[in-house]
Parts: sequence; C-alpha cells; structure tokens
Amino acid sequence: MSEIAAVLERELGAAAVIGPGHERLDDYGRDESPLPVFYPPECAALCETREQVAAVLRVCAERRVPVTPRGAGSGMCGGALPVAGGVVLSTERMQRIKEIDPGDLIAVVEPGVVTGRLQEAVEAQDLFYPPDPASLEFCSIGGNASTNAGGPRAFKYGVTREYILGLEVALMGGELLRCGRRTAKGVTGYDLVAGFVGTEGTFGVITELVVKLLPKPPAAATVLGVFADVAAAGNAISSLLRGGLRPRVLELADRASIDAIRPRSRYRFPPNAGAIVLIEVDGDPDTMATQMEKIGLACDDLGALDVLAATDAPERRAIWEARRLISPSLKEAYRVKVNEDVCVPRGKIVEMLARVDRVSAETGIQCVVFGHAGDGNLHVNLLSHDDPNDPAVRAKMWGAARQLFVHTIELGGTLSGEHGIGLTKRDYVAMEQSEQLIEWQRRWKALWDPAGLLNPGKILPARKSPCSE
Ligand code: 2HG
Ligand code: ZN
Repeated sequence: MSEIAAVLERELGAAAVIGPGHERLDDYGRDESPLPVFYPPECAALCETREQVAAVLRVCAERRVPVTPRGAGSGMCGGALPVAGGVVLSTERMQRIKEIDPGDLIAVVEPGVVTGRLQEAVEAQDLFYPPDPASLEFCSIGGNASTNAGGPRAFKYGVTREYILGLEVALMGGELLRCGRRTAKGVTGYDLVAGFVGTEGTFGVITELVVKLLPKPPAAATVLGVFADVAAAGNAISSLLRGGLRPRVLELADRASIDAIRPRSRYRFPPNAGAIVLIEVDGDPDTMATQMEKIGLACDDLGALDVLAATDAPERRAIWEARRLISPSLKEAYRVKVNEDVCVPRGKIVEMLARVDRVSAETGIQCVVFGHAGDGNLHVNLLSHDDPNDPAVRAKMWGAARQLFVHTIELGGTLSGEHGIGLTKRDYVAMEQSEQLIEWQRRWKALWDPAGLLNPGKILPARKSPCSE
C-alpha cells in the first residue's frame, strides 16, 4: 500500500480508494486518446461528496503529491491522464441531480451526472439541455464543463460554456469556492465561471454545477442531403451558411465515415452517398415545415443527389445513433486513429477540406472527415492499419497531424474546436498562440496551483517548446 493511498483510505474510507495492486487501478491510467497512452496512477480516489474532493486536494497539497481530476474518462486528448503519477481524483460517483427548477430554468447537478441522463431528466419536465457531445451516453457533465464540450447542436445553441451559470469548485489545498449565479443574467465581478470552464481540471475540481435550461422545442426534424463527394457537400454547407439558414445542426460525413457505420446502423444510408450533409431543425411545427422545405430546395439547387427527410422519432433516433457510431466504428476498423478536431472560420470550410486532401496525398495517410462542419469544426481522422506501438508509425501520424495544424492555422483556425488540448496537443499550442499569451496563461494557472500539482503537464507547453523554435 503506498503512503498516499493509506492516508486517503483514512480520510475517505477504504471503499473510496483504489490502491496499488487493485485490478481496476490501470483503468485510471487510460482514456480515449488516439495512439493509446498509459500512465498508471499510484491510487485513485472515487469521491462521493464535495468534502471528500476537498480532502483529497488538501492531503495532496500537504504532501506535495500530484493529483489528476477525472470525469468519465471519455476525453480524447489525455486531459485526465496522471502523467506525473500520484492520485487520480474521480468524480464518477457524484451522480446526483439535486434540483430541476422549471421556473428559474436551471438545474443543480453534481459533476458525475452522465450528460444523457441529465437530458432525459429535464426533458421529462419539458425542458432542454442542448449540449450533445457524441459520447453523451457515458460522458459526464463535470468533464463536459472542464473541456467546454461541444456537439452537433452547438451550431444553433452553442457549447457547454453557454449553459454553465454557476460552479462550486474545490481548489488545491482543499478550499471550496462558489462562483457564478443562478440568474439568467449577471455581471457582478469577474467571470470566474468562464475562467474555470474549459480549463481541463488544471485550476480546480468542479464539485457542483448550476446549468441553464431552455424550454424543450416542441418538435424537431432531420434532413439528409446526399451528395456525390465531400467537396460538393462542403460547398453546400458554405452556401447554406451564406444563405442565412440557421438549422440547429449542420454536419458533414464523408463516404468513408458512412461506410464505416453501415454494418452497425439501423438507418439505411443511401448506397450512392459520396458524402452526407446532416441537417436538423427545431421549433414549432409550422415554421419547421417551412424551414425544411427551404433547406430541401437549397440542397437540390446545390446539386444534392437526394434529399431525405425524417420527422418521426424512431427514424431520427436511428440516424443519431448512427451518427454517434462514426467515431467508435472507425476506432474498431483501424489500428491507428488519430482524431483531430480542428476548427476553421466558417468561410474556409471548402478550402480546409481541400487541404485535408493535400495532407492525405502528401503523407499517404488515409484521412476521413466528419463532424460539425457548420461550425467549421472538422473531425479529421488520420487512420492506419499499422502497429500503433511502432515509434515510426506514431511519428508519421503525428507528423501528418502537424501538417494539418499548419493548414488550420494558415486559414485562421484553431487546433481544437471541442475535444481540448490535454496532453496530446500541448506541444502544438505554440504553433497557434504567442509565447507572450502562453506565459500569461502559465501565470494564471500558477495563481490557482502555485506548486503545479493539479493536473500537471496539460494544456500549456513546457517552457521551451520545440514548436516555438
Ligand atoms: C464526434 O463528434 C466526437 O463524434 C468524436 O467528437 C470525434 O472521433 C472523433 O473524431
Ligand atoms: Zn464532435
């Protein structure tokens, strides 16, 4: 038994600590990162209360032990991996929905609540929590807030940050801090909520969230524009954006993505689909019908081979199940899947798709593209059947990712639109941000965690990054 595990057992009780030798401990050293990486922790603390979270942070600060917060482990950038060993602090057991208030249009929840469960709970009361990361069946709201997660509906409704009104955060040393509010508006003081959201557990550990809700849209419908290839689909998306159409979802999937899900999909995608534009509208049924008609006509004008509409719930559910299967299906089909989530200005989508083709041609690596194209946020997956443990393969894949980042930045884009930076992309941050900006972020981080013990090694490159040379 390691010393820190023994201390935590005394503080939290044996049932809350997974110590050395436990068969589940290794699970806390992995996540959904591309090119699997494994960093075993010394122990994991599965907290059930805010007091337990605070106790872990107090004990770790006193003993100078690194501590890495973790939600459901669905992150794709290594943000929850304990690269410096020490303790993994998991919030997976903090699953209470404490309040749903239809009058105030808010919910108060613990961080371990699975996003899909929160959606079901509020929808049962005719309310709506829009952020819908593809992993919504297993990711948790604390992790979503920590990474500022997006999802298809972000096109109309925005990302997680826009739905977090208030937070309670446990700080390194064990202090609990409440910030934000439960009102719809509020500008008192600095916006610390925005400061904590998206910081990947490097500033503090979220122990409670006040989330904003909306009234549930009375109806929703889905339209599939079938195109000959990804260039035609990208062009259609740009034209729909310029035409001022604002559905709630505007997504793209190329031929390889669709082919990957065909065997598992309940929805039968048309055999001639070279690419698909997935569009969803919501609102009251009359205006929705008009919107759908306009979208259908626009797709026809833009050269769609076919336009398919789905208004009934089972068919829409089948389409969305299939959409959420793209990522896991590609992961199953290839030994190597480096999934990037670059984001370019909306006017540059067509150009970016052409540049992805260039990366593929120049590197010989298959690039599959899908995702939130209406936001300029493209999931470019670099795929290979080679051995992921071969250092040459890893170097080649990251080399191609680097080229992708060069193109993204040339077009005025950003490295990550929704998955975060974590561990896997931190050495590329200097490609996008100035050393001055990075240094100010280091100072900000040091304010919350002067000893650098909370989720060390994440987001910000080490002081001398090879990319900044
Ligand atoms: C999605 O939109 C997820 O499906 C995963 O963000 C993306 O695996 C991916 O590239
Ligand atoms: Zn996504």
